[in-house]
Amino acid sequence: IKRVKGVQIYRPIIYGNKAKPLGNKKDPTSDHTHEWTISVQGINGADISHFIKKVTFKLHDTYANPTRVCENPPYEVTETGWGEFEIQIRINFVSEANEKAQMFYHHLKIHPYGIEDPEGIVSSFQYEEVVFNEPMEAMYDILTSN
Ligand code: SLL
Repeated sequence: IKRVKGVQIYRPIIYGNKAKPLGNKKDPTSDHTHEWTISVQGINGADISHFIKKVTFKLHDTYANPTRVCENPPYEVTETGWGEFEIQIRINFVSEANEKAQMFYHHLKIHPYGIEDPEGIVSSFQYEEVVFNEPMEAMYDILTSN
């Protein structure tokens, strides 16, 4: 249970959403107009599961079971809906990290205003770097061998 002094390790992630209009897949009895996917990913498909234990997405309360937990990659939730709202993303790290969870907040974007796409496809992602400051020795080994 020792930390590696004077060392910081950064691991990039991206989080955000894609969305597209349901078009002729729209159910006329429902007010849902779009399908969207919120996700947390490594860069260009890089594995992030060696340092992530789980990702919890907290959706708007209009959704049934708004707390969605992903224990394995892909860390993503696909849903349909009609509106934009803020999604809370909680990342829990593997137990070796001995780190608190980190929270990120993403404004789900489904309307293409300001984005020129004739199909109405939206993509809204943020780049982040998770910082492990003076990581535990076991965590240092995990991070540097992956
Ligand atoms: C708004 N503040 O008023 C936002 C709330 C909620 C979005 C948007 C569907 C939920 C469901 C859905 O799109 N909720 O029918 O399951 O614009």
